[in-house]
Amino acid sequence: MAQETKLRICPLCEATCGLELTVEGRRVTAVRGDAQDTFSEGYICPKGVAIQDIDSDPDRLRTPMIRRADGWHPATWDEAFAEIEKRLLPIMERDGRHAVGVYLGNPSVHNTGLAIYGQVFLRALGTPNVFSATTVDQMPKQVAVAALFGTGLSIPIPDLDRTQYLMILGANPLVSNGSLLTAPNIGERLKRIRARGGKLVVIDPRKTETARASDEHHFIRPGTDAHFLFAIVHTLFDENLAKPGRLAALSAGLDDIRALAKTFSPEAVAEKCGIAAADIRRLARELAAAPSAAVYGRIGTCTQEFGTLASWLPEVIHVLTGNLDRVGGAMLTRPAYGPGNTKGAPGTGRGFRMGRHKSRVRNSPEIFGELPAACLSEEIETAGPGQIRAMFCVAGNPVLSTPNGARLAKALDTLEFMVSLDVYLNETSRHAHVILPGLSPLENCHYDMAFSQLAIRNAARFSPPVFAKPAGAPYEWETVLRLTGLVSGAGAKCDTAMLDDMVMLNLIERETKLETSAIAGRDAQQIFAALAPRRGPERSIDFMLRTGPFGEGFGKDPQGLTLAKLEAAPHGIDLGALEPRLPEVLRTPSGKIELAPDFIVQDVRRLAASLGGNGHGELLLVGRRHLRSCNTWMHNTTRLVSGKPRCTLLMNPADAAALGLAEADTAAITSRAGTVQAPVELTAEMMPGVVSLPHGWGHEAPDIRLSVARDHAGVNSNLLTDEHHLDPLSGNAVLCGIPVTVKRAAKAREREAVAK
Ligand SMILES: Nc1nc2c(c(=O)[nH]1)N[C@H]1C(S)=C(S)[C@@H](COP(=O)(O)OP(=O)(O)OC[C@H]3O[C@@H](n4cnc5c(=O)[nH]c(N)nc54)[C@H](O)[C@@H]3O)O[C@H]1N2
Ligand SMILES: Nc1nc2c(c(=O)[nH]1)N[C@H]1C(S)=C(S)[C@@H](COP(=O)(O)OP(=O)(O)OC[C@H]3O[C@@H](n4cnc5c(=O)[nH]c(N)nc54)[C@H](O)[C@@H]3O)O[C@H]1N2
Ligand code: SF4
Ligand SMILES: [Mo]
Repeated sequence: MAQETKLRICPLCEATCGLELTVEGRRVTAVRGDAQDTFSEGYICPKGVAIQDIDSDPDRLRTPMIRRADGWHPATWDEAFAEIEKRLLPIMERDGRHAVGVYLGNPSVHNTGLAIYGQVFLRALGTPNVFSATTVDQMPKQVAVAALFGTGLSIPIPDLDRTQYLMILGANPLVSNGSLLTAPNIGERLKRIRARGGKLVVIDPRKTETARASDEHHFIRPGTDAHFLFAIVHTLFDENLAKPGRLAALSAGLDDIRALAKTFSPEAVAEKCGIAAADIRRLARELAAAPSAAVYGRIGTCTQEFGTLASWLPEVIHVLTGNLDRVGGAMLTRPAYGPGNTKGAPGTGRGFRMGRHKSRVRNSPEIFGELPAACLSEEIETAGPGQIRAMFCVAGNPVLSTPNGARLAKALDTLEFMVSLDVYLNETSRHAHVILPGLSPLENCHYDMAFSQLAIRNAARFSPPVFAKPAGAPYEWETVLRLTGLVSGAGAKCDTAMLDDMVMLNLIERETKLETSAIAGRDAQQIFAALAPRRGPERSIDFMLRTGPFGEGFGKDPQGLTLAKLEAAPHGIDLGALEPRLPEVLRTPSGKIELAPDFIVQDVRRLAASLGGNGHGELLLVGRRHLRSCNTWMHNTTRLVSGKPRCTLLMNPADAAALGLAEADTAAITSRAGTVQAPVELTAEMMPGVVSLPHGWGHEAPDIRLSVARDHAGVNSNLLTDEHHLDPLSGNAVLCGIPVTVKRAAKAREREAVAK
């Protein structure tokens, strides 16, 4: 069969590498990095290669599945929708919209159709019970930047290719390939910082792959980054190193910061953090003296007790050292698709509001329209008005990825009805009554909206589908529209094409009403007609690009961007290095950077109160990632799970010796929430007192359809994380620094004997 070359942006992590696929008919025969990709320049990692395994995986669902008393049955699309209509609508009629909960998982952001139409479905459903992977991930960062700059995705990005000093806390980009920092081939970019005479510092309780490639690494006691960062702020004031320059006039609250920092001298926090005061002072001086610098925190600083404070302080440091919005510092991307911080009046806006409603049981405030994932179980279990009785789980596996997965699994089984939109029958979708499968990633088009706005360059790239979808299978966005119609009362057989037109017209009408839009005051029908014959996500993307900051504005700037132009440039269009965006990017009511928002200032008291005491002698559990994993769902490819077992408990030899544990012994790890067993791996790369177990494993349920993953089951580390333990400002789950006790469950040799 003839070979063809096809291009596709990899949707598997945030680096968004351009892939070059060799295909023969419907089969992929090779995957490489696209050397001509204007953004990723040929970089690829093992997961990108494994995209072919997902495409061809016989376990990947190709038809809807319905669960009956005697187990799972394949069904037609009409049968599946009829089942949903029959079982869901009576619940909604009886109990109202509150009774339906939704959980959106991580791939719902990486899948363009889901990213656009998921929001349409949520609006139609109108339930306050919306949960997502955001609150087991980056919510603290979004809360912090929304308060500071006015919108939740105005996240300053380290200007990697030009910075002279980078401090990384709680991130391991050599393995994760970067997060809230879209930068393909990040390992090489970090190397170049050092090669040009800059410095890389890593703060992490594990001497990670990234730490090993740095100039300087410090262990930090989990959960104490805010203390450490405050001590840097303290030193900047104390030693007269705070020089915000032009940022002073753009910021409100600088004096409050100075006052707040008084408590947190390096000497006061050193023991708490496990980092010497002299080192903290020196690092502060280095940050102040560097020609340009950025401080970057990620999972380790977000998923912890003081997540919002630890996500806010890097921005405070960026302001105090003049590095915010400066070349080589932390800068804001200008995304071509035109998100909130490019719309409306530049420099001011409505700002950030939260708590418009609260969760019923724990009274946790809504943020960006969602509630903490850690509250999901109790909202299902607790009887009374507003109880969740039915669930939609969209591209998520919360049984493995949210705290106390065992409790959630039990709670899901008490639902009257559950629908999973998923490509696998896995640990979460096994609890559903109906599974609606998405397509192979190679059957979808792709424009990375989320990650193009977190990228180290302004860039726009589009991939059409590599393969035609199977006859009869809907695109996932069509499935979501059909559900939208169904919950809006239009029936299970509603006209999704008409719904799609309505959605588009609404979007156009809203845009024509914005004074600053390129199409302000234009006739919506005329714009709609100009988008023909496109439909679905392609039409939305074309519209967004044309009305975005580089767009052609429907005739306004013929040189500007359209989807057609992107289609004609299959390796993408580079729109240049990041440029300063202050004050234009701000959307705060004051038109200033709100450096000391009230609710954050209040929480500093909690931080100060935590200065005494250092736990009760337990070990603290953190997570880790591996280059050949992707959260919970890529363990079903032999290419990625081969080699020695990876779901092990890393432990410092001194801690192990004190507990009588040896290499390869089975450890029983116990927290407030539960107990799991895992083999011990001794390594001095762990900070004494800290142990590490990766998340995303635990594929042992008998009825999952993951034939490869089941043979490499591992254990679910989220049986140990505690659903009661949140960062109160963001509702984000605490997944790092979990107090645990570790005991020997079996000796290495006994374990081998059992295995035989
Ligand atoms: N202890 C601990 N827990 C963690 C973390 C941690 O570091 N430690 N990390 C957290 C983070 S950062 C995240 S993002 C979350 C992730 O949490 P989740 O989003 O809940 O988990 P994923 O593993 O990403 O699950 C993705 C699901 O989507 C399905 N899927 C994949 N592609 C598609 C598609 O195109 N369409 C549909 N419909 N489904 C698809 C997969 O089969 C899988 O079931 O986990 C969090 N949990
Ligand atoms: N290969 C691979 N790549 C991925 C993923 C994957 O599962 N596998 N998942 C993707 C997703 S959804 C995300 S969100 C990103 C995450 O991207 P990263 O944040 O880079 O991912 P992690 O490897 O979890 O890094 C977290 C680090 O925080 C450290 N840490 C734990 N607690 C603390 C603490 O209290 N303080 C400090 N300073 N450090 C702490 C841990 O030791 C670990 O090294 O990765 C993405 N990329
Ligand atoms: S780094 Fe991420 S985007 Fe690039 S190939 Fe690997 S999984 Fe795909
Ligand atoms: Mo994530």
